Amino acid sequence: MKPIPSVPLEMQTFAEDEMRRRAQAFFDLMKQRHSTRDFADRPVPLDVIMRCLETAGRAPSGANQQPWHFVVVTDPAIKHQIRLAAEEEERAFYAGRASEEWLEALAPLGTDADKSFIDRASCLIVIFAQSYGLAEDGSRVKHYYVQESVGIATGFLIAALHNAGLACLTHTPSPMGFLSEILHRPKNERAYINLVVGYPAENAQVPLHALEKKALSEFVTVV
Ligand code: IYR
Repeated sequence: MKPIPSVPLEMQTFAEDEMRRRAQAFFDLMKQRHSTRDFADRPVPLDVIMRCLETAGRAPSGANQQPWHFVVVTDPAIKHQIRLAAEEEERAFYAGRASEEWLEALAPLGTDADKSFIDRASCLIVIFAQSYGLAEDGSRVKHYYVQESVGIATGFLIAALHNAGLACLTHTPSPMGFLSEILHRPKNERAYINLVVGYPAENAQVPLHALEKKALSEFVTVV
């Protein structure tokens, strides 16, 4: 590698037993994470959301271009506007746009075109992927591995929210163009996921189907 300006990597490492303990503790935390549609009607502290977003912003990205933008929506009127637009797309989806095969795959989750959880949840974090960057002079800057980068940042965000005790739902109405319009996003950005965030309702439910996780041996090969 060519010499480049650099600083020492500052990260903690651990003795093996401590590694095992920490790996287990993080797994125990993350295995309690499930998407839910049952949110409490209770505002979440914005500074907590901001710290979780700061964590998302630490995700690795193609050429460190950080091709993401997050819009936090707490305004009930804008949430409602998003709900209505999402429900319009979802009605078309459930009434014929989705293939029979897709609807069959969704059946165990019990989803439908009702997106009232968007009104109830404290906030939406609408995640946008920047297909390309815009330089100061308005010219286009090519971005690399945009989907991968934004996916990783979204994963960091979901883990950070769960760690803080907040529930979320990765809502992906299709198409999502209405989110760019309602939130006035520039043309280099595409809505990626509408992350619905809040405290879980006291009686929040998770479909049994969601507990059926593959065993390690089914999804890992060691060579
Ligand atoms: N976007 C629709 C359908 C949907 C699709 C998948 I893949 C899911 O895992 C869940 C729902 C909706 O939000 O209802």
